Amino acid sequence: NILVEDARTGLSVDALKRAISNNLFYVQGKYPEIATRNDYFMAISYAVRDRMLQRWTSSVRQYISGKNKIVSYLSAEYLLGPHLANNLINLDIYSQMEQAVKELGFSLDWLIDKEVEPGLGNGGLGRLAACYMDSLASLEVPAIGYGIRYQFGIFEQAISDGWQVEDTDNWLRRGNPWEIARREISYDVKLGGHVQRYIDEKGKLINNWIPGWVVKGVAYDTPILGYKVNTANTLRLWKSEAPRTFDFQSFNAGEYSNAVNQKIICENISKVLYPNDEQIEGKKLRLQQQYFFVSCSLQDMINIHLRSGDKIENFYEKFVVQLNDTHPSIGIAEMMRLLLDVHRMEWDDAWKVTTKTFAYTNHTLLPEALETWDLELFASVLPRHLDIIYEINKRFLVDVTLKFFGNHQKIDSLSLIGEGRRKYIKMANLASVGSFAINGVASLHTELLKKTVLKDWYEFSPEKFSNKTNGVTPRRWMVLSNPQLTKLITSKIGDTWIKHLEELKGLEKYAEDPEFQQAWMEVKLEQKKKLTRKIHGTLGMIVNPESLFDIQVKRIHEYKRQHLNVLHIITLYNRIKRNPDIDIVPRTFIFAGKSAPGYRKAKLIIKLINAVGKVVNNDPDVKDRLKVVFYPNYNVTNAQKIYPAADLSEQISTAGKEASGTGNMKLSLNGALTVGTLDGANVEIRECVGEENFFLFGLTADEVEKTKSEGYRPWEYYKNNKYLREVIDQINDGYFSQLDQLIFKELTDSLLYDDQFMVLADYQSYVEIQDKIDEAFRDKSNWARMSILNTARMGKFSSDRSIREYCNEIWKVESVPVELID
Ligand code: 26R
Repeated sequence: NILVEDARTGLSVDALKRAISNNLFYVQGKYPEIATRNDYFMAISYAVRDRMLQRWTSSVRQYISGKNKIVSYLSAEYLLGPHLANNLINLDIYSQMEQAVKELGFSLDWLIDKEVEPGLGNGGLGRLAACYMDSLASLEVPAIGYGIRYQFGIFEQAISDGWQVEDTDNWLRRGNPWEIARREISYDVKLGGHVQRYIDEKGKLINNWIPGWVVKGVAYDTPILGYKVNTANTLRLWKSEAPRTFDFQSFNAGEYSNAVNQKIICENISKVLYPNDEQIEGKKLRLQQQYFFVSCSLQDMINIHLRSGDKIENFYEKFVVQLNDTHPSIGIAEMMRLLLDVHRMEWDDAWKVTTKTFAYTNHTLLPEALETWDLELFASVLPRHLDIIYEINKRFLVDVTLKFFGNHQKIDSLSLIGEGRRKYIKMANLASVGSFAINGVASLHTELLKKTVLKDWYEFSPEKFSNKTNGVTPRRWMVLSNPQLTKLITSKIGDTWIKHLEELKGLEKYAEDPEFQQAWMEVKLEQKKKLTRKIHGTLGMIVNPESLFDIQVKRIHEYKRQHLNVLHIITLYNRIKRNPDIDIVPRTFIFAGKSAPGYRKAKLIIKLINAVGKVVNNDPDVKDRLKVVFYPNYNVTNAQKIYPAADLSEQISTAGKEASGTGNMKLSLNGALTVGTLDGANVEIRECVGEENFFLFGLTADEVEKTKSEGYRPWEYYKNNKYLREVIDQINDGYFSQLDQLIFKELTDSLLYDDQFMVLADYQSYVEIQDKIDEAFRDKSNWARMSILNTARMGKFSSDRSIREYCNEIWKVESVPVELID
């Protein structure tokens, strides 16, 4: 019997204090007088990690030895956000740690703020992967997330003279206490070269891939702890290095600098995340990244499977592999290669294993975001996989011909190879043919998939298709980021809603209660004040926390239409200029989001927001009734501070373009009302919260298509609407750019003469709904009622619900409660 709690596992305040001091001394080699803030952050994090390790090792041991099936999530991106506070919450030791840190003379918040988040993703897709990892662990589902350990994540954004400037994200600079490098877990990955073909002595055709070069992938593991359970799953990210034997070969040849060069080329593969969420024009390195992490991951899974004594033929009974968009879809050809060339299986048996293993999630309908690879480029990186893809295609097109006899249009569209001026490989087609399930991420999105980009696939195999509406984790997006609202909710309905979000329904009966409404709006005001201080600290700007916080935060994209929001701001500004005493609700417009570095129009939208802000914020006639804020460097850390402060959530994409959206869910969950189009998950959010609690505007997806097919002429809208005309003219005349009439021309020309995203068509409808919002915000009690009902009715949008659906309907996996072993 031990009398004192162990310094590595004890959860009492005293044990935590001892653990921190211990870590500071024995891990950091520091003592209090010389320890920096980062040293303390590291010490606390190690103390927390120690408390996760028993759960982690127990989980891994149980999965590997057990009969259970493991979910393998393949994603090129994970946008995890900071770990410390999340792990404290999931371990259920937040308050003890707060006390322990306080007794050591610091504030926990101050140390939490020190963490540099791993920004290993662009936006929605990467963040979804992170929410799903949280839900998988919280639901006690055996799972491994596989991805790339980018040395540089998404760039840091600064704003200079209103323009976005990019800086590198050196997130590992001060060390990463959450990962464990597993040097012993590594795989070789071949690249380039050619395929040697011969008949062996048994008369069998052998394909021998002689690579041009080889890289090594080393595993870096991060534990992903579930909420108040023993389960701790693994996120395994691969770092690329030069293989062991490398240097020696070159040294012997006396080519030292060549060896160093090769080392750099190998390390290059996991060096940097591509910051594009739209288009990547034939970047060889990107294909190498995708193949690198997918090959390491599949070799690892096969290794785990075979080590447990099972046969390769049963692989799909041990693992189900989810493809997060097409980025890892080369896995289908790689699985075939491993089964055929390494494990010597016959084609039909290998194809059976492969197509029982993979499932594919599509995240976008934008044609320019559908991945293709130039065939010659592909062949230069993956010659053996090109053979395999040709063979898959040949066999598949036989079936297609039988089903759609003589229909060449169908054959062209389903073929894995596209033919234009050059041949190319269609990754969505590879993903579709090799998967047993295909899903979209919101109900509308899935329906549109079946009608448009995957129409012929739906006709060929309708049974593969289903919808899995996205969700977000209430742990990070409520408990962690909005503790005050969490406390208020829990005071009424207990705390089981954190695991069963539908229980928020219990709040409905307080929606009309004046006392509860007041408490609710006090929490909101408190969050707005906090953000106000943050804005002041970051930008030196003063905003009014009593004003309506109107928030649009997401990647900057034409289809997301931040510029429509700007047209409305200018419209309000013009009303004030015409009538300075006009009675309008004071508003603070908050924008945040990164643009892809090469996306000129998106960068111009950022400049426009800042240019309009500069004029509006400083015009004395406005009397501070309008403020425009561009909050720089939008990331998970900043999102956590912004969502809780929102009154109004802007979800104004062109109908039919946003696959789902997940920011819409986080904002509504935190009590914001939505102004939105019938796009993505907005449709389902509106159904849940009630149409009377949702500000709808704009064309529907069908109307967008119809308007376009009838010949959309945006210029007509400009000509016929004098307020719209005034706004566009002002931008063009240089009102917001010190009379520079050229700077925004690219943007206004595209609106007037092309307007792919129907900004002008939706302008009037948008302004009208915004006037209704102005009206509604004046009735404080009714606004509070609607806000409460929004939160109360968001239960469906927990990522726990999404993951349960994936488990039951696609993966066929069950929870495995973990027994702790010491
Ligand atoms: C091919 C490459 C350039 C690329 C294209 C697109 C790389 C990354 C992307 C990002 C896309 C796939 C993305 O993030 N999609 C978003 O996925 C979210 C999660 O499902 C949705 O909520 C969101 O609507 C969608 O835009």
